[in-house]
Amino acid sequence: MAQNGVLVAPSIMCADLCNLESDIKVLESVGVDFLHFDLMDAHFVPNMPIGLELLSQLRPKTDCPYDVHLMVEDNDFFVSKLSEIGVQQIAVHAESALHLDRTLSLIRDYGIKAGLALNPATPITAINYVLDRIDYILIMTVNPGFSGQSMVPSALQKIADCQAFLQQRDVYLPIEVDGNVSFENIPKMVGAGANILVAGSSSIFNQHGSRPENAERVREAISQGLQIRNPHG
Ligand code: S6P
Ligand code: MG
Repeated sequence: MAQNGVLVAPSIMCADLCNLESDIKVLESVGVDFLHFDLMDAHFVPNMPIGLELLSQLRPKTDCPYDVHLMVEDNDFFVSKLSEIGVQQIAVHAESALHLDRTLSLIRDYGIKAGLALNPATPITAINYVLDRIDYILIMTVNPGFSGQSMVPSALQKIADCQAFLQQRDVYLPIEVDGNVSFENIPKMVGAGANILVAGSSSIFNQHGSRPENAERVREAISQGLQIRNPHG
């Protein structure tokens, strides 16, 4: 689904978990760019929708890259387990990692892309001293833990601030956005600088459309966002 560097990562906790293999085949057929897996431990966030074993059993069934979002306290344990499964990128929360610099290095040592995830209230400056340790930034546009929430009011400004922060430092890093990445919000998010869209119940898994219909609406919303980002392009 990639359009001008904007990629789509369906959030698997919103998929049909009783028929996951076939649902993933449908997602592959519409050309999604990643599968986004939310790993939670019921401590850092009060939920636990999917676990390591699911990722492991699915791994031989799809070639789609795994985009893992850790919402756990013991990050290094999960990073080590994920390296055995074979994942392409892992984001850790700045708020959960006691030794963030070390954990980000550990991810890269395994040959996996390292992302820094920020809760809505965490300032962009959390990136400052790990800028050379990360391959992307994950901006939470809802509070982590659950699907089906509304975007926090500060989210669009934060995406734009993050984009400006990177430009001032002459650094290019993809900005992933996660939470209520809806048909309505996608144009504004992409317009503000988002490059990886975590698509959940408010877009690709929307109950009112089929996956292919929803994917088409996501594509259109991205096009609108690119138009906002670059009106003369
Ligand atoms: C939430 C998690 C997300 C959600 C996704 C749901 O903690 O990190 O990845 O699964 O945001 O999407 P939606 O459209 O239901 O908000
Ligand atoms: Mg997520």
